[in-house]
Amino acid sequence: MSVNIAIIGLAKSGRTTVFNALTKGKADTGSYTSEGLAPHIGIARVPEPRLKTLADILHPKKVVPAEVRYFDIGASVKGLVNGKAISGQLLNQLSTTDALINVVRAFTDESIPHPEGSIDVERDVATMELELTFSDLAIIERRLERIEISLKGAKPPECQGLLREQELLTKFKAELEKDVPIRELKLTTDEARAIANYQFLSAKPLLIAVNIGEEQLPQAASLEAELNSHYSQPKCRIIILCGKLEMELAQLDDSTAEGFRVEFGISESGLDRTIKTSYELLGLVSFFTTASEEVKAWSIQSGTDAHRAAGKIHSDMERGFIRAEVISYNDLVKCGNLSEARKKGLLRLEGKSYIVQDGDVITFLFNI
Ligand SMILES: Nc1nc2c(ncn2[C@@H]2O[C@H](COP(=O)(O)OP(=O)(O)OP(=O)(O)O)[C@@H](O)[C@H]2O)c(=O)[nH]1
Ligand SMILES: [Mg+2]
Repeated sequence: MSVNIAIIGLAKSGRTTVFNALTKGKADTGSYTSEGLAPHIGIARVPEPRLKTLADILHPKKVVPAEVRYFDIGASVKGLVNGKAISGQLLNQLSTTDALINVVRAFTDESIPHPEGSIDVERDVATMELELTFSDLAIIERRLERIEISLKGAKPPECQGLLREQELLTKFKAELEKDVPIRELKLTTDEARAIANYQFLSAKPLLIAVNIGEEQLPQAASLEAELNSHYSQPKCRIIILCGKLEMELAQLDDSTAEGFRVEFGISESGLDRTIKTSYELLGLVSFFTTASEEVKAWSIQSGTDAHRAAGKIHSDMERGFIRAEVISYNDLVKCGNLSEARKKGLLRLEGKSYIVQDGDVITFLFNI
């Protein structure tokens, strides 16, 4: 299962352009991605320089990077809440993603009218926050009404659960009405678990991607520093990128693109930075497997145990889990090959509850 990230934003902010840049895609930009259309879906490889080093050591037949799936939803969140049949489906799709990227327009172009009539990054960030909280409020209100009805006929044990849910949702409602997104609330583990099923949009990690024009590139770094200090909230990050240029560079081969980047003074591709920042935002780490002559990178939530990490690869591996044979990337690189590492006793046998570390190279032993 790959990581899923939805691209949202106001109309004409450059969502489809950024989507193309991230996925090296060629979806139609400029023409309105209207609400009735299916979202664009694209896959991007997670940049992972350690894969190359591992391939040099292990000589696999195949190297398989981890993947991120991006959705260009097209419709505005507000449109979704107002509810047409297709909207419910899109809202569902949004709800199941792991994080949101809000593309905010900073580029100026007279020929492309901004829906609000002017360029204003802070206003547009706030507008999108409102749409997210509005969507969550609608869900909460509907649920609270239903709880009210259920409570009338409920037996005591059932009542308790409903009352607890009612209390929690009422608390969220009060915060959302003060324009505080759920991601900013400090939740207990129990509370977080209780609301996980709702998949509230304002609870999702949010990456704000400010889409600048080429002519603004010289100011990009100072703008990023300024906005960063302004938006440094929990589960929220901001990056500046030039969507149009990144989209054009994404169509070139890597070394040609790199040449242009140097020329434009862009130190790292917007694609790489977006993925890296999303990973930090989501608390993801990488581990590697080397079975069947394939070196593969996987992404998991930091703090995941070996048992669940195995399940990420295959449910059979989780069910039949026996042990994990683990070596850290650094140890393997230091030894130069696996047999040397084995001789030095650096290959460890770990059980189900071992917490997988970033860079672990793992062979899962299991029976089915
Ligand atoms: N000048 C300039 N134009 C840009 C930039 N980024 C996007 N555009 C243009 O803005 C228009 C809208 O871009 P899209 O990527 O289609 O934006 P969107 O948010 O997907 O728009 P809709 O889905 O139509 O609402 C296109 O004509 C793009 O070429 C940029 O950085 N500079
Ligand atoms: Mg679009």
